[in-house]
Amino acid sequence: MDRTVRVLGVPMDLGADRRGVDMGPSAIRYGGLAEQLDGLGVDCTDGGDLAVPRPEARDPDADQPRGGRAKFRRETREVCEDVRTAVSGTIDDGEFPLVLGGDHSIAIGTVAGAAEPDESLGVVWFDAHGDFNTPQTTPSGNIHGMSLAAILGKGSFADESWAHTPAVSEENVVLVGLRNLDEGERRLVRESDVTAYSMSDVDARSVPEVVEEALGIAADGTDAIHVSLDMDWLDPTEAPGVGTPVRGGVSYREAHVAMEYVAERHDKLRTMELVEVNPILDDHNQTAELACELAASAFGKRIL
Ligand code: HAR
Ligand code: MN
Ligand code: MN
Ligand code: MN
Repeated sequence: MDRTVRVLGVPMDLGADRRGVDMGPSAIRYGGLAEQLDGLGVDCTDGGDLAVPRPEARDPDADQPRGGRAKFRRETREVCEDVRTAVSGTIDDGEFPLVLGGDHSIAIGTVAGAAEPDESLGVVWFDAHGDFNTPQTTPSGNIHGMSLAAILGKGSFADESWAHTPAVSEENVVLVGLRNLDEGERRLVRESDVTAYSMSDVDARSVPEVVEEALGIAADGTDAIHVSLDMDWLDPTEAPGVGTPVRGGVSYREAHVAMEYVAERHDKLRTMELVEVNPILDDHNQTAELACELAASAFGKRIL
């Protein structure tokens, strides 16, 4: 990585049911992020944490879309607008934004900040989940299960300019590692033009093959790519500190090799985020430490 990395913490937990993910940015810093990047010779500055309202102080249903539910919609919009400003400001300053969550709803802001209006942005979404629910299909009302659908303007998100990012087209969006979809979102994924690799696809092929293809699709004809790494992409034996673990995820080495492929695309990589680390559920901060290691692989760390 030839650019200075600017770390932006977003202690967001309004998009998920389980508290604790708001401590993710602290846990990742404590897990040695700056040291990892330093060891690589990558310059790193810390932009601090953005302010996020406490859920107890707000009514989740104060502002709801017609015919659907999206808890803390107003607050999520406000936080994502701040994320967008911080990310686009970092890019304007010539630095590389590394966003630390927080729950996955923050991706709406990261992607909005990464997307220049007259450019196109590809997205690779490493996740056990599709995050493809709309306010109309969601079983939970939790926006972290809707963030990719929001970015693509699905359902009532089509009318929400803070969420829908037209610079991202479905043809350049790739989901990798899916193993838990709700019925409604499954239909939406299948009917869309996104490319989705389930864990079955990963099993039948291999992580290097699937990830290389995924990055190629995201990069094909686009000006830049964004990588969104939900730590529940990994198997819970490696990453227990996440709010919604799902068995059957990728292994420690597979995750590293995937990030090594990301590093190969660093000319095109504009933004990256690490989300869903929940230190309350973690085992001695191992999930946060792993997130730091994976960031190092994504920024060019090699064994030999
Ligand atoms: N699909 C479920 C919902 O919409 C839960 C998915 C959210 N969990 C995540 N996202 N960690 O990746 O409520
Ligand atoms: Mn997710
Ligand atoms: Mn997930
Ligand atoms: Mn669109």
